[in-house]
Amino acid sequence: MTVPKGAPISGSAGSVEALAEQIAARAGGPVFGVPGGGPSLVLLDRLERLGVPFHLAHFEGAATLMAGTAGRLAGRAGVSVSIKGPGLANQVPGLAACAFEGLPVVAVAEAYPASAPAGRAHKRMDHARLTAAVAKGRRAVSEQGPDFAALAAWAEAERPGPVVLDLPPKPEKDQPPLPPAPQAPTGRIADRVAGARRPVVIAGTLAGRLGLAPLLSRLRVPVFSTAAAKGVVDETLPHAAGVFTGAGGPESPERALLPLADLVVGIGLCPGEVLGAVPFPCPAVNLDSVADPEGEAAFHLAATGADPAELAPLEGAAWGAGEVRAALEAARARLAEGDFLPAHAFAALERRFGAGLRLVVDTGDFCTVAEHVWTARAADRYLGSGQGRYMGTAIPMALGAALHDPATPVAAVLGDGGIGPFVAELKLAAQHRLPLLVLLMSDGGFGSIRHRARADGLTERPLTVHAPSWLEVMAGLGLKSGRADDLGSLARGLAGWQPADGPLYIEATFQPDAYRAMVRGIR
Ligand SMILES: Cc1ncc(C[n+]2csc(CCOP(=O)(O)OP(=O)(O)O)c2C)c(N)n1
Repeated sequence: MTVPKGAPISGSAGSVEALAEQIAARAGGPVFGVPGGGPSLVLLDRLERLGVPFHLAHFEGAATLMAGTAGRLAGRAGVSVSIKGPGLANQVPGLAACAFEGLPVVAVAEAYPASAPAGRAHKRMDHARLTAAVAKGRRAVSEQGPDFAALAAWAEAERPGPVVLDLPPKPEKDQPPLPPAPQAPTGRIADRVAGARRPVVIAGTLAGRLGLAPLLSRLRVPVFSTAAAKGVVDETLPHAAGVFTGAGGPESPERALLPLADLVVGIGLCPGEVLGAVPFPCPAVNLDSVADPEGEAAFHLAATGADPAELAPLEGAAWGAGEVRAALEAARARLAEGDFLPAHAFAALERRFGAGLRLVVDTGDFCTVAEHVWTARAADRYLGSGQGRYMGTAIPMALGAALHDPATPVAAVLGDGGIGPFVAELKLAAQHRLPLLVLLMSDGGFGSIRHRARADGLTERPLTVHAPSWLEVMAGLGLKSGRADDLGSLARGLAGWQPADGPLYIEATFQPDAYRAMVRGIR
């Protein structure tokens, strides 16, 4: 990156200036956050002089999630910035989502140095304890390092996630070294794979990070992905079996196909990427780059290994194309019963944009539908909350994706629950005329919880959203807006939108009882 204006910057090791230079040289994209008047603003000033774009968010948690998403798409850790104490506390929801979804981010926060006397209490909070459960670890800017590149590599290492960097007024001294690289499993899986006649593959997000998508596309045996890895096998291919969750209902593809297999071959299969980690009906092996005793026990793995070359014998097996087609058709037909439901809306999106769209969803029954009906051609074209099932993540993730790659239109598909938490951040979409479609799937409440409430005879009142329309709010935020009560009006709304013209909001409304019943048998 070049220095467009101002004096050249060169800081001594451990300074904010040096950090800015390291970020400019190493980070995956724009920086996101909410600064204060202290070193966070100095950092942003230096980054601006180095030509690194910054996006001001309304909520720090959203900034962290935007940065993590841009980082995932860039293949390099993203960067978020906040003040100390409450600023970092507000980053925590975003850090938690990034931890669940495996998004690499270095969360930079102003901080008191460890040596600050106890009397200095303004906005003071124990950052280590605050972030212990949601970050791999925390270090401070220091003369001895680690530098930004080492911290970013820590965030990117298996399994990707957040790292916190304190930005004290003065550099810290004497920090512990970063943890060593995780151990790889030592077992062997090649013999089991070679002996299988009807293997089924379940690919987790590791398959993408190991660059195994081309191998998965070449295979002629059923290949599932976890929800978080959806698209790692091109789902237009006849052996792509859709999403495996471990909790599929009797009409789900996994329940149709797994009983026919003689071996399950996991790739980065781990409890954190499924809804239910239970033994399979046949033996199972797993390729991973980190040893995972919990996963081995939960899935009853017969063997593990770390070398992708051990998967080569899979290329010699062939079965299941007809079974895959039948299983997917049955599940999709089930989800498309009725007049106008999310499955029809996803089909309309696919007809209008095909492979050209990046789809972002968070959680709710419409996401379960998306996992089964949406045809993802690549893992970076489908961003979900497969691991966290984290309501509300779709808006910041879609903004992170659109700001990272403005050439690819993005559809953020949300429910009545997920639209609220970060709606203000959509002003960024209006400001930058981002190619963003915000599609609300509205059944007037928390449909995925309502059906459980009804089954258990519990009140539905807390699950009903008062005045669920956001049309006027969206217009006020600067988005063109429209409503779709049926498939025809949705198709017309989509046909009239040119992504280059800037963001569009469409509110699709569904009949609540039909919505509540739609995933029965699948989930
Ligand atoms: C941050 C967060 N808070 C609460 C939940 C619990 N939860 C799961 S689904 C859901 C309702 C989602 O509602 P909506 O977005 O309208 O989708 P629908 O259930 O109607 O399909 C809630 C509250 C969650 N998953 N994440």
